[in-house]
Amino acid sequence: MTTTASDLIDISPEVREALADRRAVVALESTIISHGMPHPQNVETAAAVEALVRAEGAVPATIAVIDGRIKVGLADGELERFGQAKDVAKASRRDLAFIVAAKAIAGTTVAATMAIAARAGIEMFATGGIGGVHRGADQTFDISADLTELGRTPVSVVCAGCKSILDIAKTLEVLETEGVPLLGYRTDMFPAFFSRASGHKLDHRVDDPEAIAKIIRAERRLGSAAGVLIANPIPEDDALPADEMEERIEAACREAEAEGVAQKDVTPYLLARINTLTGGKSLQANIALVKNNAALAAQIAGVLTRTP
Ligand code: PSU
Ligand code: MN
Repeated sequence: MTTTASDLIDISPEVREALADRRAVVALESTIISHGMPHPQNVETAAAVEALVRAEGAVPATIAVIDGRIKVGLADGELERFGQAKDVAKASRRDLAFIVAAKAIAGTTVAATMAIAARAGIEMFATGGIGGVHRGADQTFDISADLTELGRTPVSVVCAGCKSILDIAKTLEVLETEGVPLLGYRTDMFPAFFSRASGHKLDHRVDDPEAIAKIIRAERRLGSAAGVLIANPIPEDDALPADEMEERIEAACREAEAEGVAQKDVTPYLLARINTLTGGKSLQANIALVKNNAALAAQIAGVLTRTP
């Protein structure tokens, strides 16, 4: 893959040079900025995450769509403008073409960010939580396109598991169906975003970035185009009590149902409600875990540049 992937994509000079020199680059998503956190914490967090990636020796590439241009690497002014903008759409993979044609502004989900990162030649990506199978999916069929994207796009993703706004057991089943290698980083248990363990056991545990890089390389040598998913638990000091969160998550899910929230609005609605119901505590945890994931992704990206 070259860095001139598409004339719809603007790769920032810094990211372009890093890719050309085979230096470490970490992709970052932007739905978390537009739909996952309120302003100004969204912009502050995005900037802090970029700084952490740099501190670990990698170049951050925040991905978003602005005025119909797909941006890989945002300039300072662009990040602030994006984080403040009203009417920012939420773009999953299938929305990208529409958003580009409409010259619109959109945050990219994990699925869309992976698709763009792959086009740009970036192989590591850090996020907070991935989308998954929603509770009640047997009725609604609401399964995030993030899971299918992981099965078909060779960009590895560091996440803190997923929120229990989702049905975690079903999410893990779909990841298996999609052929997504799933690694617990220093854990035997899939993490539940705000808490370090979900009660769901993982098949594979790894304890250092070198081991993860070897597995990513092996996945490629096997001819697979799947993204490796690395589940990195929230740091101990930032974790929130699981039972307390469960109550609020259940309340938020009930409200969503009562208000008839559906389709792509479900996740942003639940994220915002949980922030409110926890009086900002969940936001602090969210910020901490995204930083933690960005640092690990940068470390893995660094090892990958030295791993044939
Ligand atoms: N879960 C979170 N925080 C987030 C998201 C999910 O805890 O910010 C965002 C991510 O961008 C993810 C998207 O890719 O929501 C999934 O949306 P959907 O469920 O509509 O596929
Ligand atoms: Mn959905």
